[in-house]
Amino acid sequence: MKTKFAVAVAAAIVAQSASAQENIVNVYNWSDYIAEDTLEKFTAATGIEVNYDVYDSNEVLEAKMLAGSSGYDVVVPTSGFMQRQIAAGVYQPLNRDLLPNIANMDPDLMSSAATYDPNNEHSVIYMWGTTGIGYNTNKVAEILGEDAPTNSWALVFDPANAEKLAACGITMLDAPTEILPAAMNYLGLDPESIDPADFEAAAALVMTVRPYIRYFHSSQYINDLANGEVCVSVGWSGDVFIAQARASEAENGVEIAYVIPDEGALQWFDMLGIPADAPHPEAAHAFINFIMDAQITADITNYVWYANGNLASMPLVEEDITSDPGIFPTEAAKARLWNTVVYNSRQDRSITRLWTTILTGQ
Ligand code: N2P
Repeated sequence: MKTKFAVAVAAAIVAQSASAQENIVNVYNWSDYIAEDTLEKFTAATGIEVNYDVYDSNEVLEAKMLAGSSGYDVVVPTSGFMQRQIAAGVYQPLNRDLLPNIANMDPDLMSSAATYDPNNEHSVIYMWGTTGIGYNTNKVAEILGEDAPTNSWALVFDPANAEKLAACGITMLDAPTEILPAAMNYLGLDPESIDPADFEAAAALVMTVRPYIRYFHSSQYINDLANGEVCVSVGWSGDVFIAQARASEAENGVEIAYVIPDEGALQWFDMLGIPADAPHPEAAHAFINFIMDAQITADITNYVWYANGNLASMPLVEEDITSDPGIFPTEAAKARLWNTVVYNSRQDRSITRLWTTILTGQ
């Protein structure tokens, strides 16, 4: 009798600690990529606490994922990176029984995302956007005149323009697989090319403007654009709009615009996935399901200015956002967007080598 009781108590303790363990979810997401109240709403709705860390680079996330035992339950790689991480066994298949809100997702966008993750087996879309140019409208007009080529990659890749803009500050993302294809596009090469000769040509172009670039960094530019510290940033759509909003809140006279250059731009999808060795897979599913709630996703889009993959959220997204061609590109602009490329390890090494040369400026 006594023994039986002890076993029952022990079992209860084990069950309790298992559920306590599930009361945590460790989320690793891009910086400036969630609404202010999303996490507290999730905890209020589910009782699950969130440990939330941020990054601003696919390379940083990928290194952690490939090393394994990251401790993260939910991560948000960009689709092309995710494809090769899936091939490396990094992600677990999603359990759709735990994701009823998947019915809210846009079938067309999910089928585009399925190019990288067949049948969307391991991932759902978090947000999507483009990699274009953010600029300070007044400073650029002051320096380059009213017909500054603000609709073109020439603004940053033509050394004559870059040299003039250097004093007010040009920045680029520290994202080789986004900057080099943009340079290829400007050179008239296929931005989705995997030919190392094209990577070389792109890197050579970036080197011609390298002396005029203040820094390569993927999150610092938001505040620097907003406070007028820099005037042109090759950056991510929503992040530039966040800079615009911060400037207008500060009433500092800085006006920021975002443009998808006429030559075209990269369109990317950031995907929610669960690492194969996630310590709390049930809590991870609960988190992803919560994000796919129409109102929750709409709140995020309304706060971070990125388009999402959630059709049911669209009526709840502010009109300012749905009508902005920098966030929801026009049909004409869409035709000139390119996709993230999945590079093999040889191509990846060549890109990394060229990028190191660019970063060090030698
Ligand atoms: C969020 C940046 C995410 C876009 N600040 C990169 N895919």
